[in-house]
Amino acid sequence: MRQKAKVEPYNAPAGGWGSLSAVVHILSQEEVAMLGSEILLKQNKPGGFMCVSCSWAKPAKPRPFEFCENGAKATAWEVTGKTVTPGFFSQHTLTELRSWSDHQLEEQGRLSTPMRYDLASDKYVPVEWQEAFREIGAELNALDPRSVVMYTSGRASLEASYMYQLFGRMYGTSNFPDSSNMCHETTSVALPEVIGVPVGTVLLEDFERTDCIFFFGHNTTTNAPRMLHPLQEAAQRGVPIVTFNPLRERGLERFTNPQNPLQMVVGGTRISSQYHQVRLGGDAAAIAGICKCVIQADDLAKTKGGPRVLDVDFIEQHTSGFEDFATFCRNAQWSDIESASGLGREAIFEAADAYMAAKAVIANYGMGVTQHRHGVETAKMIVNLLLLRGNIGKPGAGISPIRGHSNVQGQRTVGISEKAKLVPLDKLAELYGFEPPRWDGLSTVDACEGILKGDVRGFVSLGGNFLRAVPERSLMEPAWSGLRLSVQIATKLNRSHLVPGDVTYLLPCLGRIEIDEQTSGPQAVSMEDSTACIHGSRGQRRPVPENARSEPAIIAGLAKATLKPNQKIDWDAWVADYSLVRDAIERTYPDQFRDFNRRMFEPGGFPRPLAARERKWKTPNGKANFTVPKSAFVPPPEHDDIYELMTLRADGQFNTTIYTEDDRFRGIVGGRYVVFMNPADMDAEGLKQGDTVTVSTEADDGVERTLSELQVVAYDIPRRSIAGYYPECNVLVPLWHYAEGSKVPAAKSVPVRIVKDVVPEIIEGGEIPISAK
Ligand SMILES: Nc1nc2c(c(=O)[nH]1)N[C@H]1C(S)=C(S)[C@@H](COP(=O)(O)OP(=O)(O)OC[C@H]3O[C@@H](n4cnc5c(=O)[nH]c(N)nc54)[C@H](O)[C@@H]3O)O[C@H]1N2
Ligand SMILES: Nc1nc2c(c(=O)[nH]1)N[C@H]1C(S)=C(S)[C@@H](COP(=O)(O)OP(=O)(O)OC[C@H]3O[C@@H](n4cnc5c(=O)[nH]c(N)nc54)[C@H](O)[C@@H]3O)O[C@H]1N2
Ligand SMILES: [Mo]
Repeated sequence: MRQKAKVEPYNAPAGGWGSLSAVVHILSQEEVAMLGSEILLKQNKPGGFMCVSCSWAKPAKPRPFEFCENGAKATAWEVTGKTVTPGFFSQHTLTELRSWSDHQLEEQGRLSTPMRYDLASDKYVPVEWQEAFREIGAELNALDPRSVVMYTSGRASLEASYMYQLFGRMYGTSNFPDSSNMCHETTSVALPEVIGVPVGTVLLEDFERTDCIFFFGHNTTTNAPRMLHPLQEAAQRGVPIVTFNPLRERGLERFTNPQNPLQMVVGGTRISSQYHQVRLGGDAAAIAGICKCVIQADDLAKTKGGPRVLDVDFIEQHTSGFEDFATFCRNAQWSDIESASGLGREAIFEAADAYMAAKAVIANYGMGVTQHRHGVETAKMIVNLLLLRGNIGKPGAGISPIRGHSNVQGQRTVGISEKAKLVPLDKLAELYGFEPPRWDGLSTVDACEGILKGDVRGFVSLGGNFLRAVPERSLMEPAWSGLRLSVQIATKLNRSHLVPGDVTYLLPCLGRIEIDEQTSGPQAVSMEDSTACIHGSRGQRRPVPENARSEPAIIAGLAKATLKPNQKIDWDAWVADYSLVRDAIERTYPDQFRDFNRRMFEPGGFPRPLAARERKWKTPNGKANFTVPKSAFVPPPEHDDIYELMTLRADGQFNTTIYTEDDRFRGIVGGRYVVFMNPADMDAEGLKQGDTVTVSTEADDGVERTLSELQVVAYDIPRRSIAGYYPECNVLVPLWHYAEGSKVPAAKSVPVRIVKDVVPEIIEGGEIPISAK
C-alpha cells in the first residue's frame, strides 16, 4: 500500500515565510547548515557559482540573496555531507536497490568512487579509474559507433559538453540525444523556421521595459522562481500579465518576496491580471482567437480610417505569409475556437485587448506548450501573435521560451546535437584533422526505439536519469538490460544506474558548486542561460566525495583510452587548464564566443549575438514567417470516458530528483501518487476525495500501460483534464506519443481512462477550494 498524501490547501502567496522555512529545513537535512548558508551568498553572483537548478537569467546587479527556495534546495542537495561509499554498495544488491524510491536513492548522498557492476554478486564493486577507462575504451572499440548513444542531461558545462561531443564524433558517432529532446526541442524546431534562431530573443532588461507579458504553460513558482522578481516588478508597474494555464498555479497568482521584510508583512503582489484556464493543448486555438480579434480590429480601423492596429511597416518590411495567416484568422469560427481552447470568447477578447493596448509584449512559455502533439505549431502561433504588432526585435518585446536545465541551451550551442546540419562539422574537421560522421544521429525517442529493437548496444550518459525520464517505462527497463555497455557519469545514485547491461560502470563526478582543482589551479566553467547570456562559474566548496573527478577529466580519460592519439588535441592540457577548452570553443564558433575567456565573468553574462534580436532573419527566405497551423482546432476527445492526462512537476522535485514528497503550492504533503481532477468529473465517476483509482492509457497497440492506487484530489482544473506527477506517471506515456516535428514526448496530453480501485482509501485534511468558473 502506498503512502497516503495529505491534502492541505495552500492559501498564502507563493514565496513568503513558507519559502524561508523550506530553505532552513533542506540545509539541515543535508547536513550543510552553516557552510550551506555561506555558499548560498555566492549563488548566481558574478565571480560565484551559477545555480544548478533552473536556467533563468542572472542579473548584472544581483540581489543580496540571488537564489530562490528551489535553488537553495538544489545547492544543499549537491553539496550534501553524505556520501555513497563502496561500503554502501557491498551491503545492497541492485535487485534490492531497484525497490527503493527515487528519493531514497539520491538521498544516500554523493557517489564517491568509480564502480563496476559484478553479475555474480549483483552488486557494484570498486574499480580504479584507469582500469575503468581502459575497459570502457576497449568495449567502445569493439562496438559499431552507430550502435552507441552518448546522452547528455542539461547540466554539464560548455567546456565538458564541447569535449564530450568532440570525443563522440572522433569515435565515430552522431548519436547525441539530450534532455532537450524531451523538453524544448519543440522550440529548437519551431523558431528557426519562423524567426531564424533556435532560442528566445528577450534579455532580462526587456522585462523592465515591457508593457504586457503573456504566459503559456509554465509553472514559474516552482520551476523558475527567480523569474517572479521581474514579474513582480512589472506587475507593480501596472503591466498586465496574461496567463494561460489549465491549473491555477499559485505563484502566477500572488507572490511575496521572501527576502523583502515589508512584503513579508503586507502579503505580496498579484502577478497575473488575467488567468485563463485553457484546455490541455488548447493554446493554439486561444491564440488564433486573439489574432482574429487583432486582425478584425485592424480591418475596422482601415474602413473607419482610424490608427492601424497592426504594425504595418514591420509586417511589410520584415515578414512573409501575412495574408494567408490573416485569411485563416478571419475564417476561423468562434465555435471552433471555443471548443478547442475551452475558453469563452469574452476571455479571449480580454486577452486581445491587453495585447492590442501594449506597445511592447513579451510571450513566455514552457512545457505546457512544448510537450504536446501539436507543440511545434503552438510555438509558431505564439510567434504569429508577436509578429502582428512587431513584437520581436524591439526593446521590451520578444519571445521567451523558458528553458529547463541550467545549461541545456548552451550544450546545443557547443555541438551536442544529433542533427548533423546544426554542428559546424567542417570546422571540426579542419581544426582537429578528422572526418566527423555526417549522418543524423538518434534523438531521445529514436534512442529508445533503438534500445527496444536491440540496435543500440552501448549507452554513455553524461548526467541525467534517462530510464526514469523517458516514456514507456514498462518496456524500456527490460530492454535496457540487453545493452552490452552502460556508462553512467553521475553525482547521485538513480534508477538508470540500477538496471545493468553486460558491462556497467558508474563514474562519480564533481558538481559545479565544488572547487575543481587541476594542475594549473582551481578551474572555472561556463554556461548559457535562458536569454542566451554566457556566465562563468567558480566552484566554492571543497569536494566531499573522495575519489570523484571533474566531468572534463572523465571525458578526457575516456577519450584517451578510446581514440588513437591525435597531434591536434592534447586532452591532458585541456584538463589541466579549461581556458584552453574555451579557446577551442572560440575557434570553433568565433562569432558566438568572441573573447570568451576575457568576457565570461562580465556581470549579467555576455549575450550571444542573435540575429532575430536585430531583426535580421536567418530563415530560408530571409523574412520572419507567419505560418498557418494545420491542427489549431483539435476538438476534445469524443468519448465521455476518455480523459487527457498531463504529467508535471511538484514543488519538491527537480525532474527525477525528489527532494521531498510535497507539493506545497498545490497543497499536497507527503505523497506523489495523486491525480488532480475536476470535482464535477469526480461526481460523474462516483469518486470522492481520497478514493484511489487506476489510470490506463487509451491506445490499441497491444501494450498495457496502467498505474494503480492514485489518490484522487479535487482541484481547479478544466473538466476532462487530469494531472499527475512525472516521473511516476511515465509508465502511462507511449513512446510514439510525441510532438510532430520535434519528437518531444507529448507528456502533457495522454489519453487515459480512470477506474475506481476496489478498496477505497480514507484521506486526512480538507478539500481544496474550487474557485467559481
Ligand atoms: N524546482 C524545479 N525547477 C525546475 C525543474 C524542476 O523539476 N524543479 N525542471 C527544470 C526543467 S528541465 C524544465 S523543462 C522546466 C519545466 O518547467 P515547466 O515548463 O513549468 O514544466 P512543468 O512542471 O511540467 O509544468 C508545465 C506547466 O504547464 C501547464 N500546462 C500543461 N498543459 C498545458 C497546456 O496545454 N496549455 C497551457 N497553457 N499550460 C499547460 C501545467 O499546468 C504546468 O503549470 O523547469 C526547470 N526548473
Ligand atoms: N512524463 C514526463 N516526462 C518528462 C518530463 C515531463 O514533464 N513529463 N520532462 C522532461 C524534461 S523537460 C526533461 S529536461 C527530462 C529530464 O531528464 P534528465 O535530465 O535525464 O533527468 P534529471 O532528473 O534531471 O537527472 C538527474 C540526475 O542527474 C545527475 N546529475 C545531477 N547533477 C549532475 C552533474 O553536475 N553532473 C552529472 N554528470 N550528473 C549530474 C544525478 O545523478 C541525478 O540523479 O525529463 C523529461 N521527462
Ligand atoms: Mo527540461
